Amino acid sequence: MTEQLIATDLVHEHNAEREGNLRRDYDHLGEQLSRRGIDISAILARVEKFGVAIPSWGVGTGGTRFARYPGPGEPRDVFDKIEDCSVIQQLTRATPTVSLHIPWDKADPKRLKQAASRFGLAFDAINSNTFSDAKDQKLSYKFGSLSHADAAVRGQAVEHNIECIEIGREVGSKALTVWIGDGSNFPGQVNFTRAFERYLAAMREIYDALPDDWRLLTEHKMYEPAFYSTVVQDWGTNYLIAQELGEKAFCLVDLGHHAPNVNIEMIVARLIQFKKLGGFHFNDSKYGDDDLDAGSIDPYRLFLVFNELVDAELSGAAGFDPAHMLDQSHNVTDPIESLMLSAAELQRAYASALLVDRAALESSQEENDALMATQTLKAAFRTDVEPILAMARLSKGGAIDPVGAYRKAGYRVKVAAERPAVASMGGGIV
Ligand code: LRH
Ligand code: MN
Ligand code: MN
Repeated sequence: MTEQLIATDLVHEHNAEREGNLRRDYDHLGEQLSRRGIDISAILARVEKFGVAIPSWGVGTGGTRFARYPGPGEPRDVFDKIEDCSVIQQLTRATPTVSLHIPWDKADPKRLKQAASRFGLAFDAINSNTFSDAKDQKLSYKFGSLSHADAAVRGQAVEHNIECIEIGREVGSKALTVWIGDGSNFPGQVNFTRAFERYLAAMREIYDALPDDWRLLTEHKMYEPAFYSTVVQDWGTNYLIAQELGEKAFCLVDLGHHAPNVNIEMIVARLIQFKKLGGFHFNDSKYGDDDLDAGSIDPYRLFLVFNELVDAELSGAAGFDPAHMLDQSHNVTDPIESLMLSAAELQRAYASALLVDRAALESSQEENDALMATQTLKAAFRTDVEPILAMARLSKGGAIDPVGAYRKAGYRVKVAAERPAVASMGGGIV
């Protein structure tokens, strides 16, 4: 029996008050969709299977370069983080896994595994961290890690990644995500080619330590913390890395890591076509790596990304199996609430993309009917799929209204009494 931290009676009661209306809304939507030749239960079945990993660092309050305003009842350690993740999963039933970050979440792997299985959770990709110096670390990453000019620093960064693989192995992860902050702040500070050569050589060592059934996910980011040049700056460089390393290496797309007007959905399509799309860090942004809640600024773009994913899924694209992870920083909201809603935003984008009339879209494309093609996408995007999402939650034992149930349960108040405020924790300024 998996444990639930929110009283199940409370969730049932909360649902009971809403179930009648939900069923009416669901039936009405089902009738509308059937007129369009869509079977609502087939969409529901796919949404029920959809899952996204919660980043362990996301359940703590984030911060900016300027300040961090801690929230009440913040997790004190990885075990509190796992408890918070379990609440998100209990109410949404869309977040069965947790993505750990080492060394922020370093603990006895056996205890980590036990803590997760207590709630029926598992671990997704494990993230290494060579973009900040850990306590008692011998050599500093101030001037880079895997691309550092000094072989000893590179060696230390490689060792750290290998340690992450070891921890990941013990807790049941099947992927390592590597994001580095390496780059430069001034023209001339580093030699672009030599830095990338050093990075590739170091990554080869990590790749060689990867178990056969694992994937290595590399994450590109245009800028920050380096403000002039970044070693893994865009999807082109990321693709080169995956190609150079081999068949277990894939690109990870963090939505916030691009310039504001970049066509991310097209990057996604290219990576799918060349079998190198490894996964996502979902979030939203207005200006840069804002780490805002998924779908909060530009839900249409999120839909367009999912449109590419659904196209690949339905056409059976070879080797297509991207990892879904959130990567958000919550400065002004309760992280649990933000993460629950973000998981639902992904399901919404997914369900809407499943509604696209692909035959009509293709024939509009063949006939160069730009207007009808784009209206075909809009028709799917405009359809309110909320009853499908709520029904998926209900049928899997979650909450029809996760934020409402969460607030009613008073979880935050309860943990605030148990968890004294901490000055800082992993995941503050990312
Ligand atoms: C870097 C990043 C990367 C890190 C996370 C904490 O900006 O997106 O994924 O691991 O933030
Ligand atoms: Mn990220
Ligand atoms: Mn980021």
